Amino acid sequence: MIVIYPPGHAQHRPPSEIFNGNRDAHAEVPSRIERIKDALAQIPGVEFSPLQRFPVQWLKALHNHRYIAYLSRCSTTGSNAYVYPSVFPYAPGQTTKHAVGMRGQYSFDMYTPVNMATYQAAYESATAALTAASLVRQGAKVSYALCRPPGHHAEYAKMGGYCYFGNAAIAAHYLSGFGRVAVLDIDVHHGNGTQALLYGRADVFTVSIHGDPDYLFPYFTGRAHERGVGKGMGYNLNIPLPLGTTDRTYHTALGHALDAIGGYNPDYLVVSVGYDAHVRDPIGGFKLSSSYYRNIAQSIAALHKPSVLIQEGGYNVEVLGEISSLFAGGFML
Ligand code: Q9C
Ligand code: ZN
Repeated sequence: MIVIYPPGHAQHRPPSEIFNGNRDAHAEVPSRIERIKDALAQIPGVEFSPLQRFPVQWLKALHNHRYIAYLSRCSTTGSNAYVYPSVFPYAPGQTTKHAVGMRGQYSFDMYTPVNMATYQAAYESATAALTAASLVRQGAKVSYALCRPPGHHAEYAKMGGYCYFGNAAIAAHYLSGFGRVAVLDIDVHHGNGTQALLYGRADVFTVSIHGDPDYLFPYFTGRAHERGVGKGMGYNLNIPLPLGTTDRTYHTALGHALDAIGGYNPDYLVVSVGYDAHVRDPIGGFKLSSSYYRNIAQSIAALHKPSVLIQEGGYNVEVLGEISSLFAGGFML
């Protein structure tokens, strides 16, 4: 397994997220990725490979160029202070040039602030995903991009859910130049961004298993009736599960997801790996055990598809080392 680590992530460290008018400690902390990196470094058969350079064109393929320019401009402010939206567009298509307005125009929540380090970190995170994809394209069986910030909530022109660029969708788009691609998202939250960025496409099959949006972020998407649009109709599969879901229930859903992916018969697999369905995750609400993450990995690896693993969520820093080594180890069995 080849692991890609984007060093710029450490400079992006939002102190807080705004929830219900309060400032809560931000869950998406740098130590998450450091713990995972340290755990993976202990596993025989894991090697680290440096970030390759990818031009901004790869971001523009899936994201609005004004959105990218906005984030890029934020990196030139010279301020380490994080900015948060206060006002969101109140009718479709509305835009503004006002600085406070733009924060809301390009965001869908108050959990995903921006400072001068965010663009570089998010760019490197997407680059890690692209590097991992290119290594698999060149013949590696499995690569693991330690993406931080995560990506699966980022939309065409909006940050949200701690995400800025759609790392998994960008990797899937890259690989779609070389064959059929399936994306499997096992983060506990619905990957609204991945879904939206690939919704009209039949050359990428998107599958997500997640907490029912009636009870869990991102609330507005992730329902089973969302199956794609136009040519992409039938190429998006959502499997929402209730809060409190255990290994047993999850395993049935995973079986359905993997059967569907097997039926699509992709040339490449992109896996959005979140560890926030773990029983000790502070925000997920699922009850998966650590050892079950080894089973998940083995079940996915049994598809025998060249696979790109993309880090998404997972917020209990105390257990991320254990879960990630079981997952990565399970993939290599
Ligand atoms: N009390 C990912 O897992 N919820 N994003 C905040 C506020 C936001 C999760 C809870 C969850 C975003 C990549
Ligand atoms: Zn998540």
